[in-house]
Amino acid sequence: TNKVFIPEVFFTNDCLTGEDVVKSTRVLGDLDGVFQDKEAYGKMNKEQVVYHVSSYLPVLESTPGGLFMGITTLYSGKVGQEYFMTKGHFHSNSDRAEFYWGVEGEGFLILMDERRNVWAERMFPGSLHYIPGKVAHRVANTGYQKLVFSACWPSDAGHDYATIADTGFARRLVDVNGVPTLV
Ligand code: PAN
Ligand code: ZN
Repeated sequence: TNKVFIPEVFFTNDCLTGEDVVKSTRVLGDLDGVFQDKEAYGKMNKEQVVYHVSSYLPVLESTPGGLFMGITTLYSGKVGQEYFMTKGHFHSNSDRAEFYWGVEGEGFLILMDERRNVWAERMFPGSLHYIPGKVAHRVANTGYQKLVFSACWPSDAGHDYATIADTGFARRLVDVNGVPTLV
């Protein structure tokens, strides 16, 4: 089935755009440097959509005490043997935590603490994941269909992509003979 979870919104957004929902798309070309296999990446169509995020923003970005909610749709695919995944980030206000929960499809939430210890939690419809502060997070789609998950995070968390862009995650989730494996 192709059920997509679209919330019915009961808030009036006070953000500058006046939009209840802010939608963003990451194509393969936006993920330069993210995947290990540069040769495989180089041969792929950079217009291919890897994921969409719909963000529900009842307050302005960086408001203390508020919450944001987002729904990410991550498509199935691989670059070489590495599964399609989100960029991943720490929060700019590094101690801010977050919930992720699985809605559709299957994959893994990959987590890394500040000492660069990496672990993964299986995501599936109904899975619930608490991401503590100071833990970087990204999601990989290991299935054959799209992976949909939701997230809730503090409105003053912010996104630090630079640290991951510079130093990456210490381990990657790759297909080893058909089995998702952290290497
Ligand atoms: C999520 C992520 C979303 C996309 O809403 O922002 O899944 O992943 P990247 O931001 O790493 O590209 C979240 O973690 N917000 O804090
Ligand atoms: Zn986050």
